[in-house]
Amino acid sequence: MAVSIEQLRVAACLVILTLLCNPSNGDVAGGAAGATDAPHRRFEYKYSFKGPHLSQSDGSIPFWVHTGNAIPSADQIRITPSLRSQKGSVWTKNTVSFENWEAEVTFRISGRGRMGADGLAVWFTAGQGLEGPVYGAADSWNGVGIFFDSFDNDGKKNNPAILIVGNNGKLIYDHQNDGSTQALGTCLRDFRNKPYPIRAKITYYKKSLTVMINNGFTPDKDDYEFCAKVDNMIIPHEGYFGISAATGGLADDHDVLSFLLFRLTEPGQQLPPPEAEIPKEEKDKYQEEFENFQQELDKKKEAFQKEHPDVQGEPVEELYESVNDREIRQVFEGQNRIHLEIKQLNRQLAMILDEQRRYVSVVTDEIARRGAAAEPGQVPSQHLDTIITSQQEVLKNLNDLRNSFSDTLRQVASVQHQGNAAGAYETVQHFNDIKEHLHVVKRSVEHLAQRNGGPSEKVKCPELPPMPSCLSTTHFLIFVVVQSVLFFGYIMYRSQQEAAAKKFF
Ligand SMILES: [Ca+2]
Ligand SMILES: [Ca+2]
Repeated sequence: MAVSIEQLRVAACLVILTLLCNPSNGDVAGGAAGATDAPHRRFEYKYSFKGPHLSQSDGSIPFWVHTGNAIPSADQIRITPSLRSQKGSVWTKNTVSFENWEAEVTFRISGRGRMGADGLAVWFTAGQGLEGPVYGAADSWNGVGIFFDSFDNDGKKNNPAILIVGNNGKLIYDHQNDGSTQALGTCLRDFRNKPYPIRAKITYYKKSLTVMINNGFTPDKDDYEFCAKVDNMIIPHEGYFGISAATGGLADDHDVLSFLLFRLTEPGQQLPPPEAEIPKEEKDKYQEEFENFQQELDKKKEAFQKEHPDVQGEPVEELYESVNDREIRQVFEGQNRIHLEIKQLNRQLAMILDEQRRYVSVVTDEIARRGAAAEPGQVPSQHLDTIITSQQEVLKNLNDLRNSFSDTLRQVASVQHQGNAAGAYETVQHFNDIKEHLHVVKRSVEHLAQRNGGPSEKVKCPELPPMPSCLSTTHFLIFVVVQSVLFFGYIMYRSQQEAAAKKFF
């Protein structure tokens, strides 16, 4: 019976792999071209962990050891909390000696800063790197590390990045340059503060190491995209899997939700039957242990609820909830601020418009007056040119302003549309962007207001010297056209803005 279920599972995995291996998704299995070439894939529970019963009542993780500041809980392992200078790691208790394998790691790296530090690493090394300076694990490792480097140490603006770094036990990791000269493969991906967990699929098949990433923007677990591939990658025949993380002056929560290991077998090769690998006594022992653990857990849960009827969840979760509450409050405050700023902008634009009207009427009067008193042949060309240039600039600035406004409103719209689905961090980020955008708009409006507040002094139309002059028809026409365009543009913008305001507030 067990064998037939196993066969069904292998068949299901094959179907999934066939789907994954289509050419548009990249070459998952290093040269596999079709379903017949896809490797067999078998889940290895002894080198894996996942919720909802990830840790035991004493805080240990079955088949894994954890060190440093790592905090296992029922549904995740917090490798480091978001405090300064933390280090933590988890490692398999036993070595793995599969020729081909695939690891799926699901994690979240989240923090309130725009930047975070230092990052998270997934390891396959000959020894357990229980503690050290490389993302919380030992340096000079023998094997391979896949680094999710959040912090841009060398200031080249190329982080967050994902790197594959191999080491034969002699290399010292170049932290100050983000390992840029040591990486065998790399890709730039922002893996911090995503609405869904990040998934990394690391495949070692036929001596090629491939890293595929699901970037956490979608609930679709199979939505992987290619990150990097290293051919002819030599790693130890036998080693430990590990995940480590560290924080520095900046800090993120580094939470791993699951680590799933699959043994890959090339088509045509015999899979060792699971019974041969797990002796019956051991299997029974684990089964018994599991049942005992389950019963004990239920008892403790009941006892805890009786003792603390008003306490829900663990203190860590309470902290989480308060952070979420704060974020929601920030979103609402942000929205109110945007509303106020838009109102203020509206007032300032109305002022500019009044100013313009006054300006135009003064100029028109002046021209009419001078047209009547002018002698033919002379043109107040300098002043008129100044006026026309300044009008054109005003028009251009107003157009820019209108565009900025449309952008802002579009952003507000998109935030409101995705607000609920996308999660709080993403929303806060959007609002920050909008806030910055509005500041730019505000500055340019102030600039405009300043320009128009004292423009009469600068251009000094009414105080023109009483020299005899006349206005050519061409100049007058240009002036009239410019003014018309200006008014038309403003009225269009204003009606658009009002329509948009009605739509969103
Ligand atoms: Ca770094
Ligand atoms: Ca960098």
